[in-house]
Amino acid sequence: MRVLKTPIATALAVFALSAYAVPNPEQAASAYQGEAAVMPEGMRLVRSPGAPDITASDFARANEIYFQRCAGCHGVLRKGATGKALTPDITLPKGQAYLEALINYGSPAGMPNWGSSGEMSAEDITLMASYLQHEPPMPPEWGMQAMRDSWKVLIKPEDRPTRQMNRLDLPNLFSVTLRDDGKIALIDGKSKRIVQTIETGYAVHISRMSASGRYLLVIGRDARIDMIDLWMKEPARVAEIKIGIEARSVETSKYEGYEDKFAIAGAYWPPQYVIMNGETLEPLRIESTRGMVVGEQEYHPEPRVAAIIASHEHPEFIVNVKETGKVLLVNYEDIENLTVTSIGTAPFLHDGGWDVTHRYFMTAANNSNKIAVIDSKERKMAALVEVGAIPHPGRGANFTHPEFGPVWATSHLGDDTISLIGTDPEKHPDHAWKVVATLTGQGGGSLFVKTHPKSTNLYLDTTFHPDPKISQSVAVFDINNLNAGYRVLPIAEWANIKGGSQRVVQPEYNRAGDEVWFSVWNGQDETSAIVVVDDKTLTLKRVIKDKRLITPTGKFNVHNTQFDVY
Ligand code: DHE
Repeated sequence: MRVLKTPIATALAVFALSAYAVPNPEQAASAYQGEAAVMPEGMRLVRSPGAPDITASDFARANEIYFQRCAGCHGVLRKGATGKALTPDITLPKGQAYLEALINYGSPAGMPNWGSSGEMSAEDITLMASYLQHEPPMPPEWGMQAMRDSWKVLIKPEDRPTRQMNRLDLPNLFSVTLRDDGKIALIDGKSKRIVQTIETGYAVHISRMSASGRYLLVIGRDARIDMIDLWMKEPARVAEIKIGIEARSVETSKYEGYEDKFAIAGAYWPPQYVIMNGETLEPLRIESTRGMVVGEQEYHPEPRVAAIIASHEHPEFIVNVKETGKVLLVNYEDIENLTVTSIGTAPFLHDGGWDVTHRYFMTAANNSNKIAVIDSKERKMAALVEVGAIPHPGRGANFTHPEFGPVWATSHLGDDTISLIGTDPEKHPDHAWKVVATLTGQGGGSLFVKTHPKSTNLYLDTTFHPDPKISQSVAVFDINNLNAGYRVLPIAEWANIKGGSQRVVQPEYNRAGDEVWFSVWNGQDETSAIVVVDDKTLTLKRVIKDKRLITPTGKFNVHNTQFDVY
C-alpha cells in the first residue's frame, strides 16, 4: 500500500487564485477537497485506442499524481464529483493541448492552476494530459476477506480490565489528531500535558467515543480503524482493522441496550460501509452504497460515505452518502436481515450534527447549499433548508437565540455568513427549519462553528481564508447580543510561532465548558500548537507546545464526544 501526502500547499495554491477576501465557492471547495487520496497498489494501465502512448513506469507515476492531486475532486473512477468527469469519451476529443492548458492554468470553475502555481512541472503536466486520455484504472475492491485479513484483536475483551485502571480524568481528556504524523495525542484537559501519543492509520480524520466512554475509535484516511481502551493502565490499542482503501467516518451504537455493541465505518473507496462488533471490530456486514443519485436518478459508481451518527431514537446508524445525496438509516437490531431506510435529500452530503434534543440530524448538502433536517424519530426528512455557499458545520452549534428560541448554526466555506436555523417545531413552530437569522463573520473559508450549553459565546474559524490575518484568527459572537457583531481573537499570534501558514482550525470545548481549544496547524516540519482560550474573559489561558504536537487538527473532548455536546 502506498501512502501519499499532500502538503497544505495544495489549498494555498488554489486560494492564490483569488484576490478577494471571500474565496469563490468553487475555489473554496477544491481547496478543501483536493486532498491526497491513498493510492492502492496493483492498478494496471488499460490503453485506450487513440490516446498518446505512455510507458508502464510513466503510468505508475501519473497514477500516483492523480491519486495525490486529482482523485479528491474528480473521483477515483474519474466519473466526476466536485470536479468534472475525466473519462476518455470526454478527454480524447479535447486532446493533448487542451488538457495541458487546463492543468497548467486551471479554470474559473475551481480547477487549480497546477502549472502556473509551480505545483506541477511541465513534464508532469504533459504526462497527466496523456494519462487522462486512457481508461481510468480500476482500484481493487475491499470485501470481507480483505477486511478479515487486516483485522487484529490485540487484547481480547476477556483480557481487558473491568474498571478504569488509570487515574486519568477521562471525561476531560482530549484525543487530538496529529494529521501528518500518523498518530493521535491524548492530552489531559487540566494539566494540558500530552499523556501519550498512539500510532494510528495515516492522517486520522476523526475520533469518536463509544457510548460507555471507554473505547476511543479513530479512523485514518487509509481506512484503518484503531480502537483504544481508555480504561487500561496505560490507554492502548486493543483492536485494529482496515475497512477499505480510503475513509473518513466511524461511529458506535448509542441506543439504549446497544451501548458499545456495534461499530460502523464508512469508506470513500470502495463506496461502502461496514458494521462491526463494538468490542473487537470483527467485520459483520458490508453494504455497498453504489446506486442512483437523488432527483435525477442516474447511477453513480462511487458514492462516498461521509458523516455517520448514532441515533438515540432507534437502534440505527444514520449514514450520509455523499454523491447520491441519500441519508441511510441503518437499523442494527437484526443485521442478518438488515433494514435500511433510504431518505433522498440533496448532493453532496458531508458533515453534520444533532439539534439540542438529539432528535433531528442537521446535515450539510454542500454542493446544493442546503441543510437537510432528518427526523431520526419519525425516520423521514423534516426539511431541506437553503443556507449560504458550501455549508460546513462540523457538528454545528446549538444555542437558544434570545428572539427565536433554540437554533442550530452552520458557517460556510464559500461565503462569510453564519446561518442560524430554528430547531424547535413544538414551541417555536413559526421558526422551525427556517433560517431565522444570518450573521456575518470575518470571511469565507470557514470549517467549524462551536458553542457549549454552559457558554454564551459562538466561535468560528476561517481556516481556508486566503488572508493569513483571517485564517490565523477566529471570530466570537456574544449569543445574547448577536447584533453587536464579533470580536476577533488572534489565536496564531498568541501561539507565538515563527513561520508556516499557522492555520487556526476547529474550536473544541473542555468538559466544563469554560475553555475553548484551537489548533494552530502548521506543516509537518514546522512548529504547531494548541491555544486554549478562557471562555469567560476571551483571553489566552495557555499555549500547548510540545515537539510531539505535529500537525494537530481535530480535537475531541471525551465527554463532549461521548454525549454529543455541541
Ligand atoms: Fe474533514 C469531519 C471529510 C478535509 C478536519 N471530514 C469530516 C467528516 C467528513 C470529512 C466526511 C465527517 C465525519 C463524521 O462526522 O462521521 N474532510 C473530509 C474530506 O473529504 C476533506 C474535504 C478532504 C480530505 O481529503 O480529507 C476533509 N477535514 C479536512 C481537512 O483538511 C481538515 C481541516 C484537517 C484534517 O485533519 O484533515 C479536516 N474533518 C476534520 C475534522 C472533523 C472532520 C476536525 C471532525 C469535526 C467534528 O467536530 O466532528
